[in-house]
Amino acid sequence: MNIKDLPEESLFTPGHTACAGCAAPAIVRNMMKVFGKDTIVYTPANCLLVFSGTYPYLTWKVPYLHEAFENTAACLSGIARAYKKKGKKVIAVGFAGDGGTYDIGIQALSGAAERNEDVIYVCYDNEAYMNTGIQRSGATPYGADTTTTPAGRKILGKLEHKKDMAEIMRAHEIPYVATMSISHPKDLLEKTKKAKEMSGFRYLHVLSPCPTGWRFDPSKSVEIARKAVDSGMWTLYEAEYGEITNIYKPKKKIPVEEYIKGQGRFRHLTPEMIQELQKWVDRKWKKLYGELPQE
Ligand SMILES: Cc1ncc(C[n+]2csc(CCOP(=O)(O)OP(=O)(O)O)c2C)c(N)n1
Ligand code: SF4
Repeated sequence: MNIKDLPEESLFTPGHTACAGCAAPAIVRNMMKVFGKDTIVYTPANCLLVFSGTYPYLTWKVPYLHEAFENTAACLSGIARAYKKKGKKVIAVGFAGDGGTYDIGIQALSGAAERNEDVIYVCYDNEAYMNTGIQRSGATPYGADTTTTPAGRKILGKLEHKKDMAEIMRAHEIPYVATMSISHPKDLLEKTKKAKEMSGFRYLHVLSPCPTGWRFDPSKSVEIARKAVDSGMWTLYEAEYGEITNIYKPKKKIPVEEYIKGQGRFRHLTPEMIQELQKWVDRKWKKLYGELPQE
């Protein structure tokens, strides 16, 4: 499946108010073309909600619900069960940010996954609470400058590494876990289609570069996403019932330094901190996916 195979009609229409270069609208628009019109969408509080659903405007051409920040997976469970009871076949899809997934929403998410609710949960991961002013989340990488981990003389950005959310979801042994990136659209669409055709709890996790919070030129979103994959900072893989079934290994590994270059949030990093990030990538790859191909 490729972009040219998608229908012309968009269920996520133009006219939203996302920042220039934001990856989230492109992710949502393309995924929605795969999910199709028999989809009910839920969004908690996040950038997507604000740029696509601020009254009286609405970007969505499917039923669209918003409730609280923390309960995406609980609301999706209710939506799916209600439609099942009515005998109507719909797909209940949630689009949550990393804050709404890694942190405040994890309890509802884990519960729904453990119950194997028949829903699709999508985390678009821009690696901080962007909508409220770039606060650090469990997804923020080590060293990143955010408004709650400011890079100054005493502290040099976030002191902890990014939590591995997809691995936490894999440990639930749900039918499907897939990680994706806007830089690899064919892979993104194929995984979305696969998720659509399965049932039970499906967790899709997409890296979503944010020019405003990561501080890079808005024309570079796709390039930065590709560098995240090529450096191993972001890994594309699939897991079914807890078992990894497919891993994308970049043909040529690039150093982490190459990825962080050009992103203002990492500008203050010392050589030791860059080395710490590199060690984290190498450790993660060795533990989970085997060695990365060498440079
Ligand atoms: C219980 C609760 N706490 C805090 C907020 C304020 N709030 C709204 S959106 C948001 C940040 C969302 O971050 P994330 O989920 O990462 O999505 P992003 O904004 O980055 O797209 C916060 C803290 C809220 N709406 N409800
Ligand atoms: S702050 Fe970031 S995630 Fe939010 S709309 Fe702007 S670019 Fe997108």
